[in-house]
Amino acid sequence: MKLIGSLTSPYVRKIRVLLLEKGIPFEFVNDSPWEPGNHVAEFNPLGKVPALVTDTGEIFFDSPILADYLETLGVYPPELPTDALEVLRVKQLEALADGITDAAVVWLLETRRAAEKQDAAVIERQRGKMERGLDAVEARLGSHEFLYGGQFSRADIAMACGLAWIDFRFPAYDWRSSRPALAAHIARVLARPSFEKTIPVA
Ligand SMILES: N[C@@H](CCC(=O)N[C@@H](CS)C(=O)NCC(=O)O)C(=O)O
Repeated sequence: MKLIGSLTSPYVRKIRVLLLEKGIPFEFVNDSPWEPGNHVAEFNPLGKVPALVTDTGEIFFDSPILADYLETLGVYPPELPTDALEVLRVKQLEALADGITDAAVVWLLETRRAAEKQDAAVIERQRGKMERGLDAVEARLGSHEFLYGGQFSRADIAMACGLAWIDFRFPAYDWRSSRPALAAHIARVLARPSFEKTIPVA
C-alpha cells in the first residue's frame, strides 16, 4: 500500500495516524501538490493529497474515503462503531473537524496573498466557521473522554490532526483558553505514539 502526501498536511496525517494505529505497513511517497513538478495529479485528478494506492493498484482519494477503505480491511482496532447510524454520527464529527481545518486552510492561503490583495472579510468569514465549529466540539465533549461514545474514533483523530495543524500554522491563535475540555482532550490524543510519530515538519 502506498500513501501519497506531504508531511505537513492534516488530511494526510489523519491517514498516517490511522495506518499506524492499525499497524498496517505502507510506503509513504512524499509529494506536495504545491511543489512545481509534483506528480499528485497522476493519482488524484483534483491534485490534492492524500491519495492511496492499494496493493491491487486501485487508487482512492479524499481522506474520509481513504479512511473508509482502511476500515474495510477489518484490521483491529476499528476506528468506527458497528451500528450504521452511529457510524454516520462519527463521520459527522469528522466532517466538522475537516470543515474547521478547511476554513483554516482558506485563512492561511489568504494570508499568503500579496498584502494589498488580502481581504479581511474572507479571513473573518473563515474565522467565524472555525470559532463556531470549535465551540460546537467543546460543547459536545463536556466531561467525556472521547468525541463519540466510549472509545477513540476517527472523530478524535480528525480533530487532533486539524488542531495540531492550526497550532503549526497559526501559533498565536488561541483556541484553547475558552475551550478547556477540547484543550485537554487534544493534549491526550497528541500524546499517542501514532501522533508523536507524525508531527508536521516544515
Ligand atoms: N477534503 C480533502 C482535502 C485535501 C486537501 O485539501 N489537501 C491539501 C493539502 S493539505 C491539498 O492537497 N491542496 C492542494 C490544492 O488544493 O490544490 C481530504 O480530506 O482529503
